[in-house]
Amino acid sequence: MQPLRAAAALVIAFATCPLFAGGVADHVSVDSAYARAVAPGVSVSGAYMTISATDGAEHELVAAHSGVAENVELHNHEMEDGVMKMRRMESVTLPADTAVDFKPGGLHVMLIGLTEQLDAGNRIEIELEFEDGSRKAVTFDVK
Ligand SMILES: [Cu+2]
Repeated sequence: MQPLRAAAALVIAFATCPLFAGGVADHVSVDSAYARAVAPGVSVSGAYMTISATDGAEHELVAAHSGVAENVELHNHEMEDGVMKMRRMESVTLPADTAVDFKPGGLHVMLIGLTEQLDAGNRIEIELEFEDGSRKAVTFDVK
């Protein structure tokens, strides 16, 4: 009876451990993901979304990756001496049960050194990386 009980406990532990099923990435949802279309010759763009943790815990978005740009960074806008400036973020906290908006003039995913043209109607993929190293691939509509 003891070994069986231990095995059952182990199964429950794995089933409920958020790291087992693919990590934090499985407990984050993303809505309204889009990237800004840019004119030919423009090498930077921004991507926006609404992102939220769905497991009642706080998580961290630590990086973003994409094949459409040489560098992908997490940015925010801040007032500095009366001038709006962009600042690179080491990570973005996703509070429990609170959606975080990435939007023009605020948080954004910065695409630097575009390697392909972002035309309206296209779709691009950006991978979001979380504090445990897990990643979520998200499709962004270009518009
Ligand atoms: Cu930026």
